[in-house]
Amino acid sequence: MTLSPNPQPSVNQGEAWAEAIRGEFPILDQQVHGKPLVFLDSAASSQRPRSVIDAVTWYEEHDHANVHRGVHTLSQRATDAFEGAREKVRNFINAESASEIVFVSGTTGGINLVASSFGQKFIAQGDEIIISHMEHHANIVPWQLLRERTGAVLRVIPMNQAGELDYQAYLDMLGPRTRIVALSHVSNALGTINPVKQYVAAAKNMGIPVLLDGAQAVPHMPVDVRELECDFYVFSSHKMYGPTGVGVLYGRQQLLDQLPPYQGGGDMILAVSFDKNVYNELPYRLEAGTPNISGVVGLGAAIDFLQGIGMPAIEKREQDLLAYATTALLDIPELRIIGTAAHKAGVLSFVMGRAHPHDIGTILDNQGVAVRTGHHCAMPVMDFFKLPATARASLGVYNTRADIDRLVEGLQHVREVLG
Ligand code: 7TS
Repeated sequence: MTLSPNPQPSVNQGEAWAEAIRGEFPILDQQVHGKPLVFLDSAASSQRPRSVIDAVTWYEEHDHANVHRGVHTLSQRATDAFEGAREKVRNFINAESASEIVFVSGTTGGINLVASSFGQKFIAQGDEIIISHMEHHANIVPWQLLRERTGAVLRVIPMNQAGELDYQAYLDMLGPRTRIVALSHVSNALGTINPVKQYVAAAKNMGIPVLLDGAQAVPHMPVDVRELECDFYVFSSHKMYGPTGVGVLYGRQQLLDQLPPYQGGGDMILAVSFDKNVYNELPYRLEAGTPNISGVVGLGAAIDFLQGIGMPAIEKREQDLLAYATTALLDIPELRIIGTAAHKAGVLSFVMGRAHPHDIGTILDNQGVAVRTGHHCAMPVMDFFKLPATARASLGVYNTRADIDRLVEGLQHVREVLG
């Protein structure tokens, strides 16, 4: 099969390097309101390179059939493509075994699975669940639902004005009733990179499992689940240049083995009678029904794409661009960056004088610059900073300094319009 090759830009991570990567993304080659598109909303959803689009198209045009259940050629090809992608995910996050990789609908789907299954087995009235003040709603609401069902207690690690968590407060919170810690690796609203290895180590010392929400980490830095020593790690394909509707729940085998099934249906059983069922082995026991096969194939191609460039190179490049963008934004009068942690990923949340973030977003859009505005599904973060919303520019592998210059020009225009 012939697919478009992964980009192999020169090792220099300068502007030409980024331009070459940008060239792999067909959607970016368009005008919005008569201006060349600048896409600065990758934290919400990133775009897809040609290699991902081609892999999905190839699969749809040549290989599609249901997986794990056919002796015929197409079903075998589909199964090979699907399981091949599982192995790519395993390798990408350095899991020990492919049976620790459960395909889910996304980060939200993965956290709900753990809250439901782990919760059913291990959490009872008065037990404690620790999350943090900077979580996305996807890592708050499933635990609140569990709290409603069980009478468990939700404890929240506080943060400071820079958007950094209070480690001592966390240590004080860990106790004999703590059943799980669920923490974001990188905050989507603030960009904070939490020192999660340290947080995991403290919990592990007390035998407490840790779930990490890696939605905003996996596309931007190398992630090694064995090095982190976390028990669960979740992320979404569509934020890492793959298709929507699919994501990954990594779980340490020993723990996954103990989880009761989440949903019932085909593929998760070996034998069914009206009296008794025999469940399938991992990971299939946690993957009921026909999965998002083409999405998984696309995710595999997205991993090829990322590894073709190299995660360390991506991390370095995005850190350089973040520094450039931070300096440029701070030059704009009345602009205040929300989220000033010492360690940040490529997320720039900001407010500007009295301008409403939605007006900022609309004026920028008129100039072809896409940013997200609102509460970013992190309302407790907005409450903490006493803000209804922020504007947020978030970086991807295709962004250039020229994109940041366009953002700055756009914001100068916002000042002229809104005064
Ligand atoms: N966790 C984090 C840290 C996120 O940033 C998001 C999505 C999710 C969970 C949920 O991911 P999903 O793929 O299951 O929806 N974050 C954003 C965002 O920042 N803007 O739009 C979606």
